[in-house]
Amino acid sequence: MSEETTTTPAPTTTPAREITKLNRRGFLRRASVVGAALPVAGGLIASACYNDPTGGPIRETPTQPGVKPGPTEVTPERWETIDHDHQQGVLNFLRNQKQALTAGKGNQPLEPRIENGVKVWDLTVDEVDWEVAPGQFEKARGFNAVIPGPILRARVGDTVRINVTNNLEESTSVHWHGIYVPNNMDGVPYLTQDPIQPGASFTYEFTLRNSGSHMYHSHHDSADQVNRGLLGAFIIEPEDPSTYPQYDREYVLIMNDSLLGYTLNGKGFPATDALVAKKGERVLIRWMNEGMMYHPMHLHGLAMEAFERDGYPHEPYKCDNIDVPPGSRVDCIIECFEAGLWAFHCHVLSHAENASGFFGLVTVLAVEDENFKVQDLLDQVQLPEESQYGNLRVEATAGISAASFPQDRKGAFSLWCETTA
Ligand SMILES: [Cu+2]
Repeated sequence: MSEETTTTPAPTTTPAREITKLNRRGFLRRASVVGAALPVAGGLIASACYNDPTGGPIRETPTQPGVKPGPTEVTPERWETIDHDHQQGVLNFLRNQKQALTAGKGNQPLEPRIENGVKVWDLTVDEVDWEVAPGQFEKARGFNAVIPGPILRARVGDTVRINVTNNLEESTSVHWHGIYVPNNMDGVPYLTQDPIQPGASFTYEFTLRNSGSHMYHSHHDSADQVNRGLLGAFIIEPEDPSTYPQYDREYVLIMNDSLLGYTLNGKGFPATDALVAKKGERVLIRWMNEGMMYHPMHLHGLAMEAFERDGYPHEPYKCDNIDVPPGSRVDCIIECFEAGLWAFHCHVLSHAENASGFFGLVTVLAVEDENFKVQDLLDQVQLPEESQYGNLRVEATAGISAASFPQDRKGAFSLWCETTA
């Protein structure tokens, strides 16, 4: 994307469309090479063999519904294109779990250093060309050059100090969203402090008084700066951990939208991380909405039990479509009682899926049991290789084996179980 386009709010499906075009161009070229139409579910896997750049064996064209073999280029039917693109998306998502399809990873824990009993973090505020989805680079901003910024974690009673250095060519500030602070540490330019000008630093210091899943973000030109990535999680554990529900695994999931597209932890599908758990486990999710829109995240097959909002205990309630308004945080626990690959996506569907397949706010909760291990599935997934088709990270040059991927509308997981039972 050019710099000019990134200055215009564009909560669009452009990335997915660009990927589609790439795919379509790629496979049309292939089709013309081999003289037959190729890309349909199932056919894709065989099709990759026909012009295998590494010189794999040529096999006969499998007969596919709606595809008429011919001596010259055959344009696929629209439904075939749609199916193909959906399949590519899932395949690329699986690949991303094996090897990241995009550069840059945010939302990682950052251990503080201890100075005279104070927990100290250094944060820089940086310009960054951020790869939101494969090949989709955006003019972004990140704390320590990643989006979201590092996860800061401390406990009620801790005194924390955060040294912020502004490497932008404009001013900024940091607001500690949800955290009780003295007024002069609240990070609102001209209201509680001067802005942190380009090249300048500011030190925030306060003692933590309230627990919860909190956030930190820019509070200067924030519709731009926060939206472009100046955000992160600040988790404050209660003084007495037994007052918080028990869990086996924890995920911090931060939603954003608009200038960088629809993102979960700074990435859009297929570059989002899958959530992985074992059957019987209780998975804690700390939802945070740093965007400017509602994103009702819907979990297939299982339920979320929400119990805390904005760090305040809440009467527990179960749902499968979680309500986290902009600025809010909701803590919930998923009891993983059923194994499988459970789609987990925003149910404002224009944030999640179109004719090109999934994009944006989509991930998968993979629940393992004795018959299903994510690693076994990923072992079947081949990574694409570089070739003549441009950005091959979003193209299929090799499929996962026919035995492990749906040819008959079954999910990868169910088919995998059957073939290995
Ligand atoms: Cu949404």
